[in-house]
Amino acid sequence: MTINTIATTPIEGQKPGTSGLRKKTHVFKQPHYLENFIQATWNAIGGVSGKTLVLGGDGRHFNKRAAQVVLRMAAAGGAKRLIVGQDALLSTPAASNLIRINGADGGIILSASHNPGGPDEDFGVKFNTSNGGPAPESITDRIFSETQKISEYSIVESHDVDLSTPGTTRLGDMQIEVVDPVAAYQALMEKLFDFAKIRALFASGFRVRFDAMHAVTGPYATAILQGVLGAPAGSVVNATPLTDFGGGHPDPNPIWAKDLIDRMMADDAPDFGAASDGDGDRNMIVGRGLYVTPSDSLAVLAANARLVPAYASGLAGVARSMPTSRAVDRVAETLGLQCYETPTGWKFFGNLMDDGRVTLCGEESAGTGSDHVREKDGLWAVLFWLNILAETGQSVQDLMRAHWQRFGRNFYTRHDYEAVEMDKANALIASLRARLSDLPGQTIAAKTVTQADDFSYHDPVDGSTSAHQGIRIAFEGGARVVFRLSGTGTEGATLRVYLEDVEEDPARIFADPAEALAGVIEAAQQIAGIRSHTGRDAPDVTT
Ligand code: VG1
Ligand code: CO
Repeated sequence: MTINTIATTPIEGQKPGTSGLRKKTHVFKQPHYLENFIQATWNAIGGVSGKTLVLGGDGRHFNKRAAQVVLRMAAAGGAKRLIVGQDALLSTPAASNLIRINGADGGIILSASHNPGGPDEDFGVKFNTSNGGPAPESITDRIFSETQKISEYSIVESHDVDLSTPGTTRLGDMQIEVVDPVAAYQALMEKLFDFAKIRALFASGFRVRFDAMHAVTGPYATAILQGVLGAPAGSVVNATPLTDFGGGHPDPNPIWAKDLIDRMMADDAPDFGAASDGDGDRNMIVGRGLYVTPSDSLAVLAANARLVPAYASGLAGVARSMPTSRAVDRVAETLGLQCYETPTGWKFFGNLMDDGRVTLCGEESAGTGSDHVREKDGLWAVLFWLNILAETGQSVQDLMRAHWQRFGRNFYTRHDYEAVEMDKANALIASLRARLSDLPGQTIAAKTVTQADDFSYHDPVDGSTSAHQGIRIAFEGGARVVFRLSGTGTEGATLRVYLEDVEEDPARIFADPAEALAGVIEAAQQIAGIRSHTGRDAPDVTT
């Protein structure tokens, strides 16, 4: 086996964002681009000599090629063992699980998640650590600094490794195990949930529609929902992973999964609808005639966790990302659970779970998960819901209504302004930041500001601080708006405006969310001057 050492120079902009490094695919295809980043990752973790790593991706364009590069660079670095999903496929939660059950030192996930895929769209690389979770900022910072001083990388010369069939092979001294991407994940789900109950639910005629959005969850959902649990053929749609996700964004929200929303709002809608994203870590839950916001979904799972075998003895605590609505806080308060507020991005939940402080976590962006892995997990959330519905015999609508009646309701929406010019978006945030101390006490669009700050997180486990995680503005009566810029986009800036208002009056609890939120939307517009800063009249995506 020949190891080639290739001279290279630093490439600008290889700073991992909210979830790994994401760039246009053609950027990743430039000479040395991927190699530099992988070598920087190896350098940042003290090399891979003697280590075991997991490798897989969401199947998007360039996934297979990139996997071969990672294999050859792992072999060059002296890795002992690589566990690779068949055809280089692994959902993000399945990769997390494989890292954990194999005691691996980490893993590489080739994915840009909910971003579109294809030659002209996006590609990404994430590094996960030995707990199965996304690398914390201390490591991503180190990777970035390695990318800035890299001078060479090592790669072995070899033909492509055949990843098309499960089995064991070698690349030089490195053992490669090609595994069925679904098997271990399926076994884990069977341990967590009451499959017999869910099977009985389907046998009773309960209808489900799971939209895999032509992304990686297709094989998982087909095997588990249709194969093991007996949902009728055709319950899982768009189930074959495509390299361009059929041309759409594999993002489970009411815009990109509109087809599912439309079907769930129809008279002959199935009982339960769900969708997942490119790499299978997000979920969208829809009942017949009712879209469940991800923030509400987290609260419902927390409130009903004891109905599910894995959580029957209760939750250690819960956590949500800062912009996520405080619906789960109400549940935590009622149930006497500790509730943590973290910055956006799953990497911030890892320490809390490893330390045994929380069992359940969630984000408003359709991510929910628990300590069964260290990633958010789309299909897990769907099974969690199905288990609860099977146990209670309630419809999604009835369950949600009962939930709001018991806990009160947090109306919630997020407005995204995409591909805004970077300096305009930065100017909007800077102007907000400059006014933070003046805002409290001011009344804007009939809403009085009680508090305004730039969220800074102090990790209670490792003591680290992450500053500038979003501008929060709270109003009298409990409404709140959060402004932050996305860390996953690849074009200009995406401004995210998170809007929330609370309702405890049972008479108004079933109001139309758009009406309930009109006041805080107007206040947000006036405070930030979104129109004047960005020139945009309306958001591109509303979730
Ligand atoms: C977005 C979401 C965030 C999520 C992240 C990765 O980040 O807001 O909640 O953790 O994507 O999810 P940002 O910085 O664009 O707001 V995934 O499924 O794209 O890995
Ligand atoms: Co994802």
